[in-house]
Amino acid sequence: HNVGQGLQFHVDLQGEYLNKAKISEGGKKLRKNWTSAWVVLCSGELHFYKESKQEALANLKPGCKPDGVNLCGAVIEWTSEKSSRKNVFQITTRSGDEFLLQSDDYATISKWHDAIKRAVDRSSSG
Ligand code: I3P
Repeated sequence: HNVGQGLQFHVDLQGEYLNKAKISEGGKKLRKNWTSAWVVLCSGELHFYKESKQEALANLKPGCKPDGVNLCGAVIEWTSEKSSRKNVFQITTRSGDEFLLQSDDYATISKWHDAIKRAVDRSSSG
């Protein structure tokens, strides 16, 4: 739409608050617990931060934190069955972890869905 869109897109993927629920770990179902998380997509990994935006950004400075979600071989899909919330998509990692990400704002969650899907495609094609 506008000239600033490319920059805005880049900046937003450096971090934004989304609603997150981890529903499985290693294929084992967990009790769902939605929390607000500061989400960062970096080098084919997804990082969740609980702390403030300032702290998250400070921690990021030297590079990416090592404990991110590895998106290589992950499956990304919209779901209307895993939650009563709107605008939910699921990330299933190769190791069998399942995450739901959600935002009430469709444009926001759609942007993250697309960016994460692109990261998966990149990491899976070598
Ligand atoms: C869950 C909580 C979640 C809800 C989940 C409930 O209850 O209400 O918000 O998920 O539904 O089980 P509790 O807090 O007692 O664990 P959604 O908001 O995504 O619908 P679910 O069991 O159908 O996943």
